[in-house]
Amino acid sequence: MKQRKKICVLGLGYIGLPTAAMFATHGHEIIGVDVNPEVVEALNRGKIIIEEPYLDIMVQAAVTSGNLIGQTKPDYADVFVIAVPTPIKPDKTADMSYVVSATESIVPFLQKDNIVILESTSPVGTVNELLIPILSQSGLVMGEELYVAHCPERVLPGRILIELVENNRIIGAVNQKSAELVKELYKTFVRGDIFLTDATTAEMCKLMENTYRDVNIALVNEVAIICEKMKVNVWEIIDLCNKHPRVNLHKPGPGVGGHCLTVDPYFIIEKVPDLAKIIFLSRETNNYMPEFVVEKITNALKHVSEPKKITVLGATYKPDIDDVRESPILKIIDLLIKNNFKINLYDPYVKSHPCLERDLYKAVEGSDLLLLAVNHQQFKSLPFELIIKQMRTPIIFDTRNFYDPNYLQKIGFDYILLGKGNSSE
Ligand code: SAJ
Repeated sequence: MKQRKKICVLGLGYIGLPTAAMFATHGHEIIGVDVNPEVVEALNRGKIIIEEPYLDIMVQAAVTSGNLIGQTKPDYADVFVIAVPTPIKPDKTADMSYVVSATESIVPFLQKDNIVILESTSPVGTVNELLIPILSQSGLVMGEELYVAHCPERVLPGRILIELVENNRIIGAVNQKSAELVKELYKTFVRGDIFLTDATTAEMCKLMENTYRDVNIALVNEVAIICEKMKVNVWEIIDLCNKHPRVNLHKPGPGVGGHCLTVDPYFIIEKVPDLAKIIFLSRETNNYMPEFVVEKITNALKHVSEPKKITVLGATYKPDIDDVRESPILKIIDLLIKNNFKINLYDPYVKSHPCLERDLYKAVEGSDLLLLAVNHQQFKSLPFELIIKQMRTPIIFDTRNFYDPNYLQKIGFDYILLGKGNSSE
């Protein structure tokens, strides 16, 4: 196998673009393909239109070196990496149309000894039942003339460039030869261990990783609700439980967002709805959290006169990123508006939202409640002593256990913590 490969990466989103830049800065020749001309045009100027630490620098370096170019159509290459979205349809089944069209688009360019890698998170059976039939249209023999594998991405947004290198990877291939070739390729930049298996096992592993996290979070969200009833503090309980060597409880919060945990469990549920009971219930539990938050707000402000105004701090699906996909905070805002609350959203990362107010002091003016919805690092040390002067009712509702209650109470706030029973309720 020659060292420098020509690699066509299909899909230049949160996974495809960093992967393309990583291969390019490690000496490979990369064609980044995206159906969105805006993305391609930005790439060819060395720019990115998504937020991810250091990705801009890496993409610029890759483009400047001449190793990375953008195109709206695929081309002949040694390797094809498919990293397109696999969203969920309204009926909660996987929308595989992007995977299908990306795979179909490479068929005319496939040649003997090419490698095709699916990185997109996909329902079990995708490689064997969806990919292989399309790739077979090339006339090439799978595993002998065309090497095929599923190599699911596992990186955490906000830490993508670190995790692409450091995380262990699973390669699930159609045969041993395919697995070995793909492993050799990823070894270009992966410093974690690389484990080889079959494609179906790799598909299920990826879905299980995010399902494990979703179920764990659902458990602590349920316990948070229970703790409020029992008038104890869930955060202290989790902290103490996690001192046990075999306990790793995650954190409760206002719901689960992002494109992974809110989607991947359904890829299991769609195949075996009667069997995936805990998985389904966990989704329901996490989906309920925005309603729970709104109920608590309604209760906290029941004696406040209309119009009741709320300042929401943060709307992204998790801290220090700009991504609002499936964010439970958007659901909270919608529910609050439906219940007649006036909303100002303050989030320096969010590009646009009808409630967005860029000026913090305007956002809190006349407010009856500050809702700490996302624990962005820059929200840690807000000027609370000035903020409180702008508010009509000084209530702060911390859904993340982010603030020091003693300080906030000392300066005059009524502090509410999600998952902590208040003895006055
Ligand atoms: N969340 C909690 N409590 C926690 C942890 C997270 O409520 O203790 C919430 C977050 O607020 C967020 C949601 O869960 O709304 C998802 O965030 P996340 O940090 O768990 O994960 P993602 O969606 O950004 O990335 C996950 C990661 N999967 C795992 O950690 C098992 C990442 O490694 C995957 O590559 C990614 O999904 C993916 O693309 O599948």
